[in-house]
Amino acid sequence: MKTTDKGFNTKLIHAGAFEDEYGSVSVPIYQTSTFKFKNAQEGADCFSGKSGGFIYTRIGNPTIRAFEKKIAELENGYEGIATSSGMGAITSVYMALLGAGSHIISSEAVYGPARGVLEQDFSRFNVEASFVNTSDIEKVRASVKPNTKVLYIETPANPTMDITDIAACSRIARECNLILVVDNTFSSPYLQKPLDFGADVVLHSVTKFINGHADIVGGVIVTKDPGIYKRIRHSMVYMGCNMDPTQAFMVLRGVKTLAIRIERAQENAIKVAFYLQSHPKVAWIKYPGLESHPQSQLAKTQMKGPGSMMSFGLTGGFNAGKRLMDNVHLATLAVSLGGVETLIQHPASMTHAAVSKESKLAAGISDDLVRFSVGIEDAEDIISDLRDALENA
Ligand code: LCS
Repeated sequence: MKTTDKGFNTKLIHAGAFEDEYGSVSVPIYQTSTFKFKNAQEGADCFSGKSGGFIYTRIGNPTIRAFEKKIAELENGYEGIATSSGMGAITSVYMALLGAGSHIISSEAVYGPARGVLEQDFSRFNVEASFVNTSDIEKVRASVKPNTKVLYIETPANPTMDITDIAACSRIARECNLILVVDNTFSSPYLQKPLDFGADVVLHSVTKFINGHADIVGGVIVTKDPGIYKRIRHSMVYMGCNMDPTQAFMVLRGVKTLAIRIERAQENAIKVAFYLQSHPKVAWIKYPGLESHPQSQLAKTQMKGPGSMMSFGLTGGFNAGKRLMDNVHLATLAVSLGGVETLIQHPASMTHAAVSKESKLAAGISDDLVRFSVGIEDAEDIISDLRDALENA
């Protein structure tokens, strides 16, 4: 069924699906590493690109392709590239778009390893990186150098919840000939479509909202530019960062409920945020749905809703946060986010442990910061769990 002119929910269910000879309603798992050619000429035509047939699963596979087509439609892009993990997506993008002597500007608050791989690995290949507060658009402009190739932003940022103006970054990217890459993991295409605001590339850790069930790791990249698409697909295939057919099948199932999961989690998150905001032991809270968030107005212009991620600190600082994490029962103390279950974690010692203490502080990742990913349980139960744990914190 043609879905390009259909609504988001219809695309979630039907985009990318294809009919096979059995009339399978769900896209089957094509668990094969390689595909037979009818004859030598067909093999040569597949390799030269003359025919679009499948060759080898690292290069392409029907189950993976169905997911790539679906996500490309959900992000209003040209094509999708599925990867083994979110980091597989990030490193494929870096590898494709950066080279020796080039420079990348990145949000200073990003997922720890997305920064770590630039500081510890790409630096060995003479790639230069500047980490700046991209919520301050003048700082972004001031960081552009003659060798800058990529502007990489995460919005909302993990774990500070800082928001960056995608359209303003896109204007700088156009003026200075940069490629604008947006990590859209915290919003998913249901809440935010960066390509519509002028981004060139959008990527996700599929592990989070897109799959939504804490049962697989995966990643994806979508671009609207055929030339950029070719470069990134080449890097992904040559580095072997491909998704597996069974992973793709799981994601194809998980993503169908993206909109209803996000609506429900967001409804809960709004209640949780108001509860925490008024609690005497909560020193501060960052949630885009609260007026106290410094960029709550900007959030309204580029996000359909505030989502279900938040960070907060307690008046008793790090030790009180630690006691809170040790005393919750319904919320699970675990990294990752965006699943149906509520999760709590401490970024400074966990997801962002790889980032130096000075860089963490500069990026606003304070020691007292607790990150909360609100699930789809009953809001009353999540709040009552927090109430009990806060008594002991
Ligand atoms: N981008 C963001 C914004 C992320 O939060 C993560 C993982 C990644 C990329 C990397 O994706 P992965 O390779 O794990 O699929 N964030 C994690 C987190 O906050 N806790 O555990 C993983």
